Amino acid sequence: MTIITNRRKLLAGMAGGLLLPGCDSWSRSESFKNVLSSAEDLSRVSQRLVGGRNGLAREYTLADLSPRHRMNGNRTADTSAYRTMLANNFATYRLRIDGLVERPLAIPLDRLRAMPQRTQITRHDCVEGWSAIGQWTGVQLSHLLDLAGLSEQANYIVFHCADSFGDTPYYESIDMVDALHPQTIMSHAMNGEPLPEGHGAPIRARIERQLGYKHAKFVMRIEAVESLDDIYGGKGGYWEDVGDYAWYAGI
Ligand SMILES: Nc1nc2c(c(=O)[nH]1)N[C@H]1C(S)=C(S)[C@@H](COP(=O)(O)O)O[C@H]1N2
Ligand SMILES: [Mo]
Repeated sequence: MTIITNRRKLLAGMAGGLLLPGCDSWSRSESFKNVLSSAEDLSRVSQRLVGGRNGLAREYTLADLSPRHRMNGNRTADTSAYRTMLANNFATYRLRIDGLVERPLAIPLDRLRAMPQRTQITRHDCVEGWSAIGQWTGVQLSHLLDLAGLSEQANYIVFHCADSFGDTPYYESIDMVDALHPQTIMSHAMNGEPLPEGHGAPIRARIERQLGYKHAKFVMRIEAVESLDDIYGGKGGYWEDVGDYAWYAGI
């Protein structure tokens, strides 16, 4: 099912702030009615209308930084390709952006660092019940998707990671509301230092309106897709495929 059938309307809604009924004709459209057909989508839509999924997550000050920021899930990517990159300080790393884009990209870390940056101090909430406040710096995903020329057909962004559980790679996905959200960044620095290995070096996603497991670490590739059906187990993420957690994890 397509949540967002017209990217221009979405962007217009975001530029104007909250996406509210009456701001445009989206709420009266066929796609809006289709969206109401499942419970998970219903909760996403009501959050968008009531809480405002385009609203910003709370940002904190340096005084609020957690003295110790927990690591969770995989603390490394246990492949020789990753080890080689780690050993050369990620000089050979390329962030690939492909799928439904006009210009597939492979961006070195120094180019990512030279792009317009966003720094935000936010609270990470893990589904397991802990949280920590950290400072994250990186490039807005919307900027990268602009550079790549995102297709109108793309409904989801998939993050492919270098690490695995057993033979199954970690991956995650978000829809365009989160992908184009100003606080959704591909982060290469934490608390003013290059991203430590355990926190997902060289690049991890920050998806500030959702729980921790959506924040993919060790991101190697960003893929724009129309549907999640053909990606691994089809549920949009490693934990979602396992059956433990829901795809939409809004806080
Ligand atoms: N690639 C990858 N990303 C991941 C995970 C993982 O195991 N592998 N764990 C997730 C979970 S459950 C959480 S809470 C956060 C933890 O991020 P941190 O280790 O930087 O605190 O990363 C998320 N992203
Ligand atoms: Mo988590």
